[in-house]
Amino acid sequence: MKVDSLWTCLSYVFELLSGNTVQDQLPLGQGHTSNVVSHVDNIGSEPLMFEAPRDPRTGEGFICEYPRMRGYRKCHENDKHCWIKSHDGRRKFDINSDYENPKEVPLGITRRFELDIGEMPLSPDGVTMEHGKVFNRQYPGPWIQACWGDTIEVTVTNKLQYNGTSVHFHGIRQLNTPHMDGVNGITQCPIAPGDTFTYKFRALQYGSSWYHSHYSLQYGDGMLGPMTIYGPTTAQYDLEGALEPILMTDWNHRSVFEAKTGAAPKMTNILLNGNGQYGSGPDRPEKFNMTFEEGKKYLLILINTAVDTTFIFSIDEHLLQVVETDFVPIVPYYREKLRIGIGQRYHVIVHAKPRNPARHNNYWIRTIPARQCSKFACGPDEKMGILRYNTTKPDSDKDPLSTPFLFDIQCADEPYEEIIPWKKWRVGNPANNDLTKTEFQVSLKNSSGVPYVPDKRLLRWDMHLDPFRINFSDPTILSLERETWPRYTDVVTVDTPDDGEDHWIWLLITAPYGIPSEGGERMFVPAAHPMHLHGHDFALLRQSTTSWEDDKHNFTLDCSDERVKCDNPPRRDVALLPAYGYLIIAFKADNPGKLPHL
Ligand SMILES: [Cu+2]
Repeated sequence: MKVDSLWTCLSYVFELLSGNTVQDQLPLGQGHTSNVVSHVDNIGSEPLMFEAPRDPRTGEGFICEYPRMRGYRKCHENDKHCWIKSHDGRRKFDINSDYENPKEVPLGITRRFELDIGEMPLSPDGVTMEHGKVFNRQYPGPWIQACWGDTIEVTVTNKLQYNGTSVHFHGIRQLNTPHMDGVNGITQCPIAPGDTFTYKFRALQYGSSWYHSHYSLQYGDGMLGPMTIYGPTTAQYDLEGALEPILMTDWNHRSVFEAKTGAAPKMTNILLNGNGQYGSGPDRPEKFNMTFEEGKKYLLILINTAVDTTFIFSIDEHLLQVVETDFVPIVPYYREKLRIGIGQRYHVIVHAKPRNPARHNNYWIRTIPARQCSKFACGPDEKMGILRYNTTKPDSDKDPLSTPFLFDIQCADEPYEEIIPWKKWRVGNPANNDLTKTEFQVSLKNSSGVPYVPDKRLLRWDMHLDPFRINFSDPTILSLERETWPRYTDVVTVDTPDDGEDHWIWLLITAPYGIPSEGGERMFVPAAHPMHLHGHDFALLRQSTTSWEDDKHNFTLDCSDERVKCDNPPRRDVALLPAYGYLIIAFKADNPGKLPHL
């Protein structure tokens, strides 16, 4: 049987969990949950419950519950590689489990969350922005927490006055639930003002991410929040050392919807967890800060939620041990600074032991905008946070006197060779052998006749041939069986045999420069750009700063070309397309209905 494996819409959704172990959770931001499981059948061994890392805001541990995992227990504190194991130790759910295979993921519980979307003025840095759009009247939105294998159910109510919305859970695989991806125009109609929509999906992966509005640029006005799925880790840290996620973003004192057409507006400030400083007025908030206990190892969750900025993150005098890139556990490596592109996440472990102790023993947390991957009206403060030690020294509450590591701030991803996924992938040759015909050139197109502003000419990003256009009333997912597609939908159809083997779809994404195209309507710009694939982790077979125009003449687009890494290449769900360069990515054609975007 031939299966159109990219675009077949599965007509069923499987439910792994029955309703009788459901834990009802209070709306987020309205108090701590009781963490009580109702109606659990207590015959046999006790239901498995244990404390995940502590929530520093409540001081209480987040409770993981596996009432259906009879005969299992939590792995030992000193073995963070392992999550739970059978009493005889023969069966384990650990960092070696293939989290892409639902059979190798533990059966958790269902956790329910409620998110109300509303408008309110925000002043995260002392300057009021009138048109904030937020989840549950807070910015950033509430922290969605769950445990590996749980089912997450999020009921979203749109209380905005004017616009529709949809909520995307970034990086979540959405296996067999493509209609829960939250991309309006593709996987659903927008949620109209006054309407409610419930997202439900299984957390097969573990790690951290963010959820955000996928309606136009609403997330730039505040509609985003962090999400953590607790699971094993590839290096040791102390349980009590876990901290709340650190969200870094650029910020504008005007709504993103006030931006005039034309060039992207310059950003006005940086925020760390919704907290920044601007000017010197009395409303200026305290800097973001965290307190370490000497000698402990802390797990930090870093998430870039920016609109237009790649950040270089560092903590003076402290090395960062990187253990997870996006939702992919990796072989740990050490860095003085981390380059974090938009939408990328890292789990890092920090040893509370400064290399050279600074006076007063406190240290700057720096978020430096990467050169040429950021645009600010005037240079923002890069010293955005403070790491303190819980000492009683008289000067411990002063501003740090620490000095930064010396490093470059060029716009790039983390070093390609450092990112080694723990669970290995061996990528096969492309199932789509017409790769060059579907070269995805990223460019700007000078477009007219755009809906709502037909008399204006707009510069719009495009991939392949045209800016992507969606019809809110007719999401793509409803018509996947069609034979022909409009040019601007950029649909690539691949036939793969339904033989139980892995089939790899390769994509060539290029950033050419200076090549006249389409009568001068398309412009190739010398800027790096983050590329993101929904519903799959992708293998980064090659990330090149040289031009495809130079390389293509003697390039074989399969694993035989030594410039392509098929043997356990880096993988994640966001990668930076270098200016003038190109990416070759591959993903398994095992999750119908998904596509990349930028
Ligand atoms: Cu996403």
